[in-house]
Amino acid sequence: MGLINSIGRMLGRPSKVNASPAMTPPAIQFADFSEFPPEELIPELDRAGVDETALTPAQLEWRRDGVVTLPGFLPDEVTQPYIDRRIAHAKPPGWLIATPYMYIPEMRDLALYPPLMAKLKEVIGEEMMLHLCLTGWLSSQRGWHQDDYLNPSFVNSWYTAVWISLGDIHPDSGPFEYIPGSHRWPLMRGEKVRQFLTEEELGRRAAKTGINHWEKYAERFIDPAIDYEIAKFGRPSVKFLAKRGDVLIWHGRLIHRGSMPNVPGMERRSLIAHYSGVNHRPDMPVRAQDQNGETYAVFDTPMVD
Ligand SMILES: O=C(O)CCC(=O)C(=O)O
Ligand SMILES: [Fe+2]
Repeated sequence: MGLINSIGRMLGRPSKVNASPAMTPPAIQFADFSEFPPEELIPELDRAGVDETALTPAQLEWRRDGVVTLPGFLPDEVTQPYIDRRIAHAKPPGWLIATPYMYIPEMRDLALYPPLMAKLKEVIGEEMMLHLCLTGWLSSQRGWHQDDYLNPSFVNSWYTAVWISLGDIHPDSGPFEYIPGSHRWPLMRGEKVRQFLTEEELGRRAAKTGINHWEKYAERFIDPAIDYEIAKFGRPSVKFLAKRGDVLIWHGRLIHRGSMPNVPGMERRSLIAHYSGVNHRPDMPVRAQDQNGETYAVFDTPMVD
């Protein structure tokens, strides 16, 4: 199959966003909790005036769409050890900590596969470091968002996430969905978002963990603000209808979501991994290297099964 055909097969047909440009603007708008970071603080490929004639195909796709799509990138022998390990952990939501890769070498081997790390460096321009894995085999069902704003503001788009498909993704399972080109929108800022939360929301803590989930409470105004922006933007969303071994790398500023499954509970086999530039995480000073010299962040979080 030709490359263009297999990208088309993997991404499915663009779908219409269900919002009309005639919508009433929401009270809190996207511009109220986002900004354009100064050019000198963001990766080279995000800047104006880049000489596009000198770019690789992956870099051009990154600049245009905010993703790199890699059909059939991972041979079965690369995905199999982690699939076996994940099947042995027979829980649809996966492991419950954000950094299970610290304890599961098969997960590290997959998320830090050297040709994948080389692609991340090709688009960001520096070595990347693994610091978060989502291991559920269900859609996260998280609404439209960017990822970068959930991190300290000094990260400034030195951030990527990767959707590694470990099976044939059924359209009814709630595929990963994104708005191509939305990585050019301003960057949401955690502190700007929190300005619009009430005192009660800022002080609210989850009963079990004691954690304040401000990002969750903020969805009440983030969701309508992004829906409105998507309708104005006019580029249709794309669903990643992947096959095993297909990979999608997305920009920290790209608007994306784990779409709602049409069949609740339908399996969606993936490993989702998040990375930041090694020179842009002073808040993650403890690191380790795998056998290929690839870097991952180390935390004192115990494993929870
Ligand atoms: O469920 C999904 O595919 C979306 C996951 C997501 O938003 C993320 O990992 O940042
Ligand atoms: Fe996300």
